[in-house]
Amino acid sequence: MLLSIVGMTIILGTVRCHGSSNDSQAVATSIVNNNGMGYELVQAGLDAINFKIQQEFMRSMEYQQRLEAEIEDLRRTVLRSESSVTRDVAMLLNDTRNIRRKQNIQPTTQILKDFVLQLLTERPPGINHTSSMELLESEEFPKTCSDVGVKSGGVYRIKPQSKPFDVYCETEGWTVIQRRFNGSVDFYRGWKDYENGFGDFNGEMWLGLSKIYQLVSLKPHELHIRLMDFDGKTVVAHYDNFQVAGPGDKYRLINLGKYKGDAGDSLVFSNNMTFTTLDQDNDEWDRNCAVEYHGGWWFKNCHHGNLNGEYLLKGDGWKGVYWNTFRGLNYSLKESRIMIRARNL
Ligand SMILES: [Ca+2]
Repeated sequence: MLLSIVGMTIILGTVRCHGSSNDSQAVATSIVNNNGMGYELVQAGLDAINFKIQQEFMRSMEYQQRLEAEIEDLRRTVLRSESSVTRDVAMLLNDTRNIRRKQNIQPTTQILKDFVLQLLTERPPGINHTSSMELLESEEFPKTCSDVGVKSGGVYRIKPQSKPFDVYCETEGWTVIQRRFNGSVDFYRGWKDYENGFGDFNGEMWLGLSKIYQLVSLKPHELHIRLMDFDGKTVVAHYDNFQVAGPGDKYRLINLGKYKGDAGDSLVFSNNMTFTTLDQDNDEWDRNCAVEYHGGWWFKNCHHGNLNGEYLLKGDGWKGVYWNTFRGLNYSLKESRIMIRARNL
């Protein structure tokens, strides 16, 4: 009703605006005096307008409801997306953690190589040794410690010939072939041990005649012996050539080159001698020098130096770690280190 009155006022106002003052007054008078017909027309018009407004109002209400529904749908979609993103991020973080965990336990190439080498050494049943060995032999390694180029001592894998093996490399390309310093390793052993090597790279050790032969038959080598007595005095014996024969000639010491140093030359006595152990008597004595002096060496009719003898505390040097030209017959040394290196020709 209120809308109707307002609508009529607007129409009256409109009529007044578009005509002159006299015309408007005449129209108004005509409406009022038209026996109610004019009023009914106006009322009908107002009703029509009112109906129209109500229709528009209903449409706008429906439109608003549709908008609200759409907004609600959008809100739910966003919430679902947020949940999905959160879940994806959580999964991503979890995957990252798993990758890191796997990286931590990922075996290094060196560990895998060690594992293959161990398999080959232990020879368990069911393993194709030939193909595994071929795989390992196809790997590239430095040929000698000189090729490794280390700045401090450590264990490295080298391959002078067809089969790789580990050695302790000292600085400047030296390969340690023997080390004594505390008596923790027994050196009174048989042929196979002296051929294959024994001990611990970080402790006392003998590299093995087979490996020494592989190195010195690859290229000419020099020999360096460093000795220490229990007073802490250190001396060296250096030979500018060192060569041994193969297993067929019992690893004979076939070349020592020129000696220099302050230890004295107690090895020349063994030059051209084959190697003897407690179970392989290749010496020139009618008995076995290795059994008599408790260590494998290039014995003649025994020795002037036996650095693989028993680890004794000074006394009874004949059976001890002995070097005649340093501390004489009856002194077992505190330390011995024998090293070889490829010569620079
Ligand atoms: Ca003999």
